[in-house]
Amino acid sequence: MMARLSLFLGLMTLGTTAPITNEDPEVVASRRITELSEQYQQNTICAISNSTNGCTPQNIRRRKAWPALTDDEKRSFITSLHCLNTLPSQTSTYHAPGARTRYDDFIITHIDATDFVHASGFFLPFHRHLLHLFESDLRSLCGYEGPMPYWDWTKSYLDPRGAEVFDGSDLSLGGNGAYIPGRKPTTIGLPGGFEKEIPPATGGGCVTSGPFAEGKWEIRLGPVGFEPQGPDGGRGFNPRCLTRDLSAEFSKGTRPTAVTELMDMCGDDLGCVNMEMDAPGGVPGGVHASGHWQIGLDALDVYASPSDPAFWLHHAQLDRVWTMWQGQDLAKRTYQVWGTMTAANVPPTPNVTLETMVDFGILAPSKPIRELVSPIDGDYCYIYE
Ligand SMILES: [Cu+2]
Repeated sequence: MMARLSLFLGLMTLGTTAPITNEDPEVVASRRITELSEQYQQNTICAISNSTNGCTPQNIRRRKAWPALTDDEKRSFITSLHCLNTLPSQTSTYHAPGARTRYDDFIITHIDATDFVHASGFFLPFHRHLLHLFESDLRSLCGYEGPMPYWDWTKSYLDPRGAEVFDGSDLSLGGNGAYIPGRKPTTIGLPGGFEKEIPPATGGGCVTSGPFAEGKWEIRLGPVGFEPQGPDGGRGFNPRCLTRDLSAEFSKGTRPTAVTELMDMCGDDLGCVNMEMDAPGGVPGGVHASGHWQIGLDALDVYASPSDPAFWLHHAQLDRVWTMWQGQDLAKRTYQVWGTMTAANVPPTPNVTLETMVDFGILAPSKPIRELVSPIDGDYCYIYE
């Protein structure tokens, strides 16, 4: 009996082509992301060890996941966001009558650029530099000295209410919005003329706790991307609280396998990476949109979404995915461009090249894409831990 059983088990093993595992594919994917991240870090450090451009393993800035910041760093990051939302705006009242603060200058620049910098060849480079300019202001105008944080949404894909960044404590970016029963779905306009209906989730009102709760964080611009639009097309003065509606449905879109799929299936093809991240099937979506949609409300507004400070941590994570993909093969993947100059190519425009200029409004001089693709050259010297 024993002999027959072990023969049977032996045959079963022989007949198996793939290892049988009950392991959650998301857990497997998380481990794969760690591997990819380590490979990228190794390649990056190796590249700057041999370079003479001033970016060295000693002085490179290390961007960290929000939970990896010390309490002091978190406090200081939060304080500097408030500082930027207090300093005077440089935008002319003619251009945006509602802009009051330096923080608003970033929102207006994003509003102005939206129809060109989403689902297009500008998407990744534009947001990389916008984030860099924002970081530079936090440091030079508001004295921030800590690392730029990112929100690793693959870690909280089951429910964003479990993310430390949204735990509502004094050391978070605030919690959920107050629950409002019976809300109607929000129909958002997406660049390229698309629309998407976002059903109500777990919040819906003003953020109730943490440093960005009602009474502590005022937003003024927008809405632009959904009704009712703010005055002057969302550029007028519309002071109000920050709203959120955390969604455990849309957070599935930022599951670990969403990242490993694009990292492992796209090869050296930046077009594939871009489409998967930002516009699967040509329609705005992917991990980019899923990040916005799982936060909800003010973060749903494709135009004015930087109103929610989580915008910066979400876009740092998107930049991290791009950077990690580049970092698997720096020689082949750094100086690549893809895509046209308009969202979903509506209206049709030519492809961008490395020489195509990217506009940053009143924030900074325009830059060719060539200067925005390498995180370890020119203005940039940073690595994601
Ligand atoms: Cu954007």
